[in-house]
Formats: sequence, C-alpha cells, structure tokens
Amino acid sequence: ELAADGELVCHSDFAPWLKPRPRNSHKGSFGSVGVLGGSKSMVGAALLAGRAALKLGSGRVYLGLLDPDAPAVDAGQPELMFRRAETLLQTDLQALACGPGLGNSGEAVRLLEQALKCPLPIVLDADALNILATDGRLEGNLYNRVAPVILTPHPTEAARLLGCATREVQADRITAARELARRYACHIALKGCGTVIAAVDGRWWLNSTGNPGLATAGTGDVLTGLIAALLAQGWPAEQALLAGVHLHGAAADHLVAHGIGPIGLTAGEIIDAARQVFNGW
Ligand code: NPW
Ligand code: AMP
Ligand code: MG
Repeated sequence: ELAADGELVCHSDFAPWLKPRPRNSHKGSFGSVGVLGGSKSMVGAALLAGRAALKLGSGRVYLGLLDPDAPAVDAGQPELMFRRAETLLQTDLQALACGPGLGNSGEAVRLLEQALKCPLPIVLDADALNILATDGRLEGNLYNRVAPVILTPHPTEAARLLGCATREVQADRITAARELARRYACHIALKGCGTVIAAVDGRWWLNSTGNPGLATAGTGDVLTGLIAALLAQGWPAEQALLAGVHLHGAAADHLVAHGIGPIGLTAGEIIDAARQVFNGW
C-alpha cells in the first residue's frame, strides 16, 4: 500500500495514521518527547524543536539543554518542561530528538552516545549528525538498535556523513539519500529544495511541498520537532518521516498562500501553520 520507488510523497502514504483523538484520552495518551540540544548561543534551536513537538500534539515535551546558563523556562512557551541534559534520558519518554544546537563538545558526544543506547525512536539532526560523521565509534551504536533512527541532514551534513563534497551530494541527491540509508541503517530525509526520503530497505520518495520561505535559520530544527512528535504518538518511523516532511513544506506553502512569506517567513511561524494544516488533514 506504500508508494513504490521514486513516488512523490502524498497524503495516502500516511493517512491511516491520522486518527481522531479518543474522547477519553489524556496527555499520557500522546507521548512524551525529549529534546537534547541547546548548547551555548544555540538554545533557540532546541526551543524551536520543542515548541514544534508540543504543537504537533505531544502530550509532554522535555528539553535537556547543554548550556548551563540557559533559562529554566521558555517564556514564550511555558508548557515546555526543562531537565538537566544528563537527567533528560532518565525521564519517561516515547521519542527523542537530538542535535538542534547540540554543539560538538565532549559532553555533547557523551550524551549522544547515551541517547543512542536508549530503546526509543530517535531523530538525529544538525550537530548530532556532525558528531556521527566525525566520531567513528558512534556509528556502531546504530546497527544494533531495535528502535528506529531517522537522520535529517541538509546537503552539507549529508556530505560530512558520506565523506564527500556538498556538490557531489547535490549532483545526485537520490543516490546520496539511499547511500546514507544503507550505510547508517537509518531512515533518511535529505533536505533542501525537493527533499529526498530514503527508507532503510532502499525505497525512496520525493517531497513536493515547501518553498524558499523555508530558507531561513531554524526551519530544520522545527522539522526535527514535528517528526519527534509523531514518533512519540506511536507513528511508525517511515510514516512519521513522510508526514513530517510533507507537513513542514505544506505549512510553508500555506503561509505563502496567505501572504506571509516567502520573504521574511520565520521558523517559529512554521510551527503554528503546521498545527493548523495538520488539524485539517
Ligand atoms: P552556504 O555556505 O550557506 O551556501 P552547518 P547550520 C550548507 C544550529 N542552529 N544546499 C551551507 O551552505 C543547528 O541546530 C541554531 C546547499 C553551509 O556551508 C546546528 O546545531 C539556530 N548547501 C548549528 O546551528 C538557528 C547547504 O551547510 C553549511 C544547504 C549549525 O547548523 C540556526 C551550514 O551548515 C541553526 O539551525 C542547502 N540546502 N543547507 C538557533 N536559533 O539557535 C545548508 N547548506 O555548518 O552544519 O551549520 O546548519 O547552521
Ligand atoms: P536546515 O538547513 O537544517 O535549517 O533545514 C532547512 C529546512 O528548510 C529543510 O527542511 C529544507 O528542506 C527546507 N528548505 C530550505 N530551503 C528550501 C527551498 N528552497 N525549498 C524547499 N524547502 C527548503
Ligand atoms: Mg539544521
């Protein structure tokens, strides 16, 4: 029932997972997301991922920030709960998002290693990918995992993971995405204009939603949070990835259709638009 090789991502790829909320549900019914990231000067990236996870329906969202001076509350989103980065992984969670603003300190490497050992579905983005690309020891943690792993590299992160140049990734994006899926035994979203999604088993898709309004700081961090929210709500990794990428682009298209962007569209605005589009699906 899923798309064959090289199909465009479409609604029917994940429609069976778009379920109405049961009347007797409660916050525990919709999973808890943990976001690991936010080192000095990049706390905003983790906040964006956490806010996106919250507004895509996670029952609870916990942030584990590495910056010791980071505030203990998000004044713009006080629903988010804060943990010390070391204690985040001891929280009862259903999905993890690692990487937004994580940095590449020794502490970041150690925490990522611990996160990969947790039996939870996990999205790795941004600096988690950069660490994976530079620290050969971590790759082994991916192969014997039972819970799924999703990598969401932009072209330069993909190039680091493949040990090649960005222009080589861009010259054949489909091959690059499929090679990443094979090498790292993960589901892949190779981001950029026309995001390519590759599943571990070799199948791949192209996403047609999105526009250059997304070419601004923080939009990738938002995508990470959207996907983590679906994972925490029990979606299978492949459908969470397809739906998250499609929704992220559709949210940007919705904003442009309403005259908000492409120029000056901000990552935070994608979050509310994604919520609106998702509730209409
Ligand atoms: P160029 O040079 O711009 O043309 P990095 P990062 C290239 C956090 N953030 N096609 C790009 O190319 C993240 O979460 C924090 C082609 C450049 O060379 C990370 O932790 C924010 N090339 C950390 O910052 C908001 C492309 O990639 C290189 C491309 C670093 O992440 C911002 C840059 O990549 C940010 O999210 C494309 N489509 N896309 C916050 N508010 O706290 C990218 N490139 O060096 O990995 O830096 O992506 O900014
Ligand atoms: P990042 O580079 O990690 O912040 O991620 C940027 C996000 O914006 C990814 O989801 C990209 O696919 C998306 N994006 C950036 N530029 C474009 C574009 N020109 N068209 C469509 N999507 C884009
Ligand atoms: Mg990014």
